[in-house]
Amino acid sequence: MPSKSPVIVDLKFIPEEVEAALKGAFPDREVINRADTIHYNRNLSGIDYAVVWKSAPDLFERAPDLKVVFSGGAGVDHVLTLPGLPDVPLVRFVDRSLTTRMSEWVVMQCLMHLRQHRAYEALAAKREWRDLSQPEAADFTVGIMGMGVLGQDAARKLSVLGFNVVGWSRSKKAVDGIETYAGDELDTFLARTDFLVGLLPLTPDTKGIFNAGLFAKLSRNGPFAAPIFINGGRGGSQVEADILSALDSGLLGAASLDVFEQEPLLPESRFWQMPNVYVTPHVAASSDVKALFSHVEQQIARLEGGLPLQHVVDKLAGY
Ligand code: NDP
Ligand code: OXD
Repeated sequence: MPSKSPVIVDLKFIPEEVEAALKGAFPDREVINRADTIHYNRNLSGIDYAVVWKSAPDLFERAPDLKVVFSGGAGVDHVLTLPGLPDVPLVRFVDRSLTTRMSEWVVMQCLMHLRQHRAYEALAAKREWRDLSQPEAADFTVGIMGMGVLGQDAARKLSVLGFNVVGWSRSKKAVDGIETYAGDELDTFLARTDFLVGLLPLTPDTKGIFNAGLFAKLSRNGPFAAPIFINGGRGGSQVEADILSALDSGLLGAASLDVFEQEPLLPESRFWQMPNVYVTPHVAASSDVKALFSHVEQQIARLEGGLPLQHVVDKLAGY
């Protein structure tokens, strides 16, 4: 029986978490963890599989025989831009834990804005006991741009909490209790949206989509008057200069940003200091490494068992 192909692991995650998750993963094959310096210059020809997240740029040159590339996350922009990407299936990570994490983050941001958390923190810092007039979730419409795996889950959970939820995507979606829009219905969707949530992949079509022109089309009829922008998708989809001016001018009332044009966010960025901005360091839905390896094992088993791979990326569309 031919020996099973090794798996290359090239993940810029927390190294200890990768090490721990590798114990017991891929029991019947060799694992070449490129974070181990002994492997770094190793010849990787003849190897079928690689699991990558922000991998070293020489990966595909060193591993010229890959049959499948697995993204360590749901997004694949970091792989599609790597030099020498081979013409083989690219599989993205779709997983319950990742989806749940993203919905937790989105729900948390919506609730912190709804419940005026920053304003109460500021009052507490002054030891000031005072209540603010409190609208409820049903007074707001959350508009989600990107109604894929993550967008649909967040939409359902926000809806359970009482928010009105609308969604926009490339193709029309049917989601119980959620009004959906597609393609050129964007302006109608925006006119209804008080809290705008970005859960789009970064593609040539979505680059810079969150800009001043788009913010100007958001609803200004909500109880807080100025709309709020929450982005858990990709920083390349937002124009940060426009977000800053919109926050300065009041075109936007507040923001929650997990992703940035340049990561890590520079220490001198104004976003860190702004009282109406929540910043998190691209952790809205970090991949659970154990779950990632188990998903890769399942996909390899499917492939080697003659079944089609799941979650294969449309490279032309970019997601
Ligand atoms: P999916 O591929 O399941 O969904 C993407 C959604 O975006 C789809 O609804 C798709 O429309 C829509 N879309 C794509 N391009 C366009 C466009 N040009 N116009 C309108 N809609 C568009 O992805 P996921 O939901 O799994 O993930 C979304 C993104 O979230 C990832 O690509 C990644 O960048 C980001 N992410 C961020 C994380 C973080 O920690 N901050 C963690 C995980 C993911 P359609 O349904 O019609 O195809
Ligand atoms: C992802 C991410 O795409 O963590 O999974 O950003």
